[in-house]
Amino acid sequence: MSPAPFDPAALPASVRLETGEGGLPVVRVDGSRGSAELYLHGAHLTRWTPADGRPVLWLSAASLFTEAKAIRGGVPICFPWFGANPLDPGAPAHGFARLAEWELVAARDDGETVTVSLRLADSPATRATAWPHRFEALYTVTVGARLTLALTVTNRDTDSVSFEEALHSYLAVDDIRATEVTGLEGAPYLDQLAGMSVGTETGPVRFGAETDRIYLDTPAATAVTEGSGRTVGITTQGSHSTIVWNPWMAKAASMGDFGDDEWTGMVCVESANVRENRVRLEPDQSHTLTAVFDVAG
Ligand code: TA6
Repeated sequence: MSPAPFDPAALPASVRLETGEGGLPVVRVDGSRGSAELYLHGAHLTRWTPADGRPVLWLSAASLFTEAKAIRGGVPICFPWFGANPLDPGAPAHGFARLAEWELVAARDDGETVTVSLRLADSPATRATAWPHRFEALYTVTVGARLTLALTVTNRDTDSVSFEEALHSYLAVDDIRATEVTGLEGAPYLDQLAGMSVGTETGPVRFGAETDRIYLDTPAATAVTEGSGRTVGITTQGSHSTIVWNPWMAKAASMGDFGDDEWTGMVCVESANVRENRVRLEPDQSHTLTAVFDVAG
């Protein structure tokens, strides 16, 4: 039985449910240690700013805010498949979760952090896709001096299921050409630009061209360091894959919801479970993917 709808009147003072871009419902958080913006459309976090800092997430000025399209930037949730669906090439890339309307089910302010929870369950629309299983997803966003994202998926089906998932985080950087990603040294990767050919990371990831790699069996911690010296650390639990992406000039220009020159100011470092790291659940089993973002410098 689905829980009673959340009463927006019960929101703490630091949390407001409002109408955002494109008329889409948005949860705005103004906590003592950080602020954020979370759309119910796709449970899409579009902004997080620590109280004494500058915005950490990147959002395209050209992003669309419509029900038919994923928001470009912030943290899209890829679920229950990543990229194209091999069983249904016509299905939306990265699954249906980032296009679905999630339900606000809880909000709490404990003084230091503000926690907001959104829920998505199977529906006739999801059961009509190439992934027709019964499930429940709970997404908890904790906003403060650090940001914690936790995606818990429960198998509500009578058979075992498997799925892919990614917190497809877009981080703002001052210049991608002076940015490096550490923590993936020695990890095997699939190059999405070279027919999924296999490579092994030999050092910090640096950027001189379009980059689109799926790292497998990755450790729990990566860090993104900009030229200015600011470092965003990402510490995960329940995540065994990491995707690193920058579209560079030509791909950026080819995307209608991405500004032609915006490629210099972002990098995606995504906490995920894809391909052989996909998650398998027996009936009533749950899995949680957690990513904690810390900023230094
Ligand atoms: O995560 C990297 C990636 O899979 C790239 O291949 C690129 O397509 C990016 O995601 C964005 O995908 P989207 O469907 O949001 O345009």
